[in-house]
Amino acid sequence: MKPITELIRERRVYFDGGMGSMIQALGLQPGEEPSLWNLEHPEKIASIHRQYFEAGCDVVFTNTFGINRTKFDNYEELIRAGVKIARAEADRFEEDKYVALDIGPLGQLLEPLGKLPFEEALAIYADTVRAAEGAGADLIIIETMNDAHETKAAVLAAKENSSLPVFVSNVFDSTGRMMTGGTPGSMAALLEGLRVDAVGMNCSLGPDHMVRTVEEYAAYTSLPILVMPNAGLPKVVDGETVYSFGPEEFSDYMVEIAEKGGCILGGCCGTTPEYIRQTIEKTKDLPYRLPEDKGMTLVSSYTHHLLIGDDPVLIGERINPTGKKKLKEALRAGDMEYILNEGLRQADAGVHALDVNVGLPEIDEPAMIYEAVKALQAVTDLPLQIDTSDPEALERAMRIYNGKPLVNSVNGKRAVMDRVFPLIAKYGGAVVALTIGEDGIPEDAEGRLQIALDIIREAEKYGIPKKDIIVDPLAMAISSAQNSAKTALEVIRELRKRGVRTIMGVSNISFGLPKRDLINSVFFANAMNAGLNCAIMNPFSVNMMDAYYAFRALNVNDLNCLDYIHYTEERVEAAPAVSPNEVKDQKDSSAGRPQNDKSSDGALKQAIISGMTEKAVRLTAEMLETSEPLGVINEQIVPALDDVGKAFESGKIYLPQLLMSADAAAGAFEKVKEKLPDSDEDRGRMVILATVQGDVHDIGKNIVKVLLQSYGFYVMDLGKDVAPETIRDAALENNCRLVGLSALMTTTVPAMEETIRLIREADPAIKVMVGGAVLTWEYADKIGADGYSPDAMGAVRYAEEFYKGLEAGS
Ligand code: B1M
Repeated sequence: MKPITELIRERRVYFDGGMGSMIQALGLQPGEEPSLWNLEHPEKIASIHRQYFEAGCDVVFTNTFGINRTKFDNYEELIRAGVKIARAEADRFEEDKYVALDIGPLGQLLEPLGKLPFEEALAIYADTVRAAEGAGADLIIIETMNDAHETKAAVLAAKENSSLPVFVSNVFDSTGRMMTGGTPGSMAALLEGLRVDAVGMNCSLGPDHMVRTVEEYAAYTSLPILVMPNAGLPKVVDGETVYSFGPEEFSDYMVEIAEKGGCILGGCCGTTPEYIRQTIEKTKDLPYRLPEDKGMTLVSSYTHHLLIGDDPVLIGERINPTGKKKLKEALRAGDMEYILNEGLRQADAGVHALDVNVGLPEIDEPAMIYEAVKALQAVTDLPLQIDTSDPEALERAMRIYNGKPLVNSVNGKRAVMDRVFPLIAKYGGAVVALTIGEDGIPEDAEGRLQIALDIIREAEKYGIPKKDIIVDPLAMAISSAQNSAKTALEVIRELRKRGVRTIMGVSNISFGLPKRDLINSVFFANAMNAGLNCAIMNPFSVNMMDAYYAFRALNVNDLNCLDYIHYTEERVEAAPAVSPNEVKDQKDSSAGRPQNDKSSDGALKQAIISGMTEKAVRLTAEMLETSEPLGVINEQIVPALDDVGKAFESGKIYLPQLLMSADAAAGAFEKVKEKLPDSDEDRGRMVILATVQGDVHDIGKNIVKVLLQSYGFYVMDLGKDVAPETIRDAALENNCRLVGLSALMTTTVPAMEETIRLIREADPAIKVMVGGAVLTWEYADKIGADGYSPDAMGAVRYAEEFYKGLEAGS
């Protein structure tokens, strides 16, 4: 049988459609687990595969999407059964028919957003892959993934435990982003680096929404693009589930998708064999071409890609202990907060990536760089440059990194290339190649050029393309070797002619001279003029930033000089994080966080906005020495969350940042709680509190709870996402006279209304007060609430009035 990877090179390939909706149509009962059908109804699963093959599919997916060891004790048996059923059906056909081992998301958020460690996720996926070993799959499809880090864990697990081709499919929403912020560009960078065999998208919102995402993917990837939309959103009509697109409309969109670059077509939820049959009929004779190699040097973070091309990229050099006493002390003390601050300050100053070097002889570098990368990528979405000469440290950092990193560095020495290139080949990365050979650094440009070209040739043996090698011509101090600057610039010019990207640490050139900044910035301008693609530099140097913005304006990298004008207005205090190549993309991401509040009063607010929990807790403790607990809540914690909420709403930050800020706010609030007065709770003055069903926002509700407690009320906290019946029953069982409900989303106000309705029905004498950002007096009235307060103190006042009235009446 022809390998699937070969078939894709020849013609458009067809995947199957929705498995879950087909199983439902065959009688799956509500609450019944479709995965168990591999053992209980193998003939029904087989019949689904057969129908898809008969419709013309080349590949069917095993019924294993939801199976892993966290969900089923007998996962191995279920997986093997699933693969064998599909294999047997594929083998009935004379033509080549393929079986894809289907792997889906684990349903848990990875650290730091959730509790699942990256390596544990990887180990779960590894067990899934091993369970299918030898059962008859021809490829692995990792699908419906909405988080970059989890996708990386699954791909590494597949690659480390199997030699089958790996195809990856992510879910992008109507804004073209994954749940945790990833874009087609960032996923193209990550997945090409990990050397998967095809990339693309499935499910989401229907085929119409995918047309644009396919185009975007096609702009970045050189891999075959797979597209498997669902049939739109389902509705229940007369007891039947109906999807918004029928087979005809669906397949019309698939024609457009094929024309935009879809190489592998299939369907997701709601698409039956008829959808696929019509898709095949309409697209099989359309011209077919694979995406050409874009030759782009891309690195990425979890939210965006960074193109290293004609527009210079700035890499912040400040997280490097060389010559930095305070950073050395912080590293020895394991003070991560210092490192994060350095990262965030450089992000604010406008760099596009951060160099991370934590090497000191007296510390455990592999452990430290692992922690530093993990911590930095939790608070900033800038791509990182992993800077170490320790191979163990390099591998640990590359493995946990959530994207395709820059790697600093390799050089022309055989032993170093032997160590570094296998890691780049496995994890992906664009690597800085220092022009150092076995005999050191050649004095002349010709010698350095030769080393660069040798490194590129050697990298190719590992399958690492020229585009992923960024050469550093090495700028030595002109105080000791005066030709050094000219030599470095010559190497840059020569490499540019050969289409090789370049990078340089520009600050070394002035070592030993007065007014170093002056020399550095002039050299930097000359280097950009010679074609330098990236500079590792100090973004706090006004001269350097002046040179950068002025160069871009002069070189027409900055259309209509807008960035330059903006920069000169704001100067360094608030230099915008302007992307060199993807102005919009970058502005939306790294510049997305609400502006830094530089006043000391704003430090806590900023720590919450940045998602730095430890710092937020420490600053809260400090503030509480001079401020009232309620002041800290109202002036720092709540405004910070408001700013974060606005940035989230306008698409400037994504769910991970929102979660990190929420964590920091919760940490700060725990500290405030310690300062609120203890009070004897009076069970006679009971309040039941809950965030309503469907809503997980509980920070505000928790504040209300603590204030009520500190005013002597006995609070029964039912938690968040609480069903209306549960709240009603708790009130009745505890003979509670006052219930407080919180809701923060427009979509959960109906659940609040329903809760009030149930309570009224059960006992009209129970009063309900409501609150939460989304509510107003009008809204509260409309849904039948007795009381409303826009803040926690108002909730206390209402409760006091209510019980006073009750006591007076009794
Ligand atoms: Co989300 N979230 N969030 N979120 N989140 C909002 C609410 C949102 C407005 C952000 C935005 O888009 N601008 C938006 C809702 C849009 C809408 O419906 N109009 C939103 C969204 C969309 C979402 C998700 C859907 C995102 C996603 O997954 N794509 C998701 C929803 C999950 C779900 O609930 N099913 C989601 C998730 C999250 C996190 C988990 C990341 C986190 C919550 C963590 C947690 O609570 N444990 C979170 C956060 C932190 C927010 C924002 C940024 C802040 C909320 C907050 O804690 N504010 C929020 C934006 C915003 O509100 N500015 C946002 C501070 C808190 C002290 O205020 O709760 O209003 P608040 O409480 C105040 C008063 O309202 C009052 O007193 C408190 C103190 O003064 N009060 C009461 C509250 N309850 C009261 C009850 C009373 C009386 C007064 O009587 C009983």
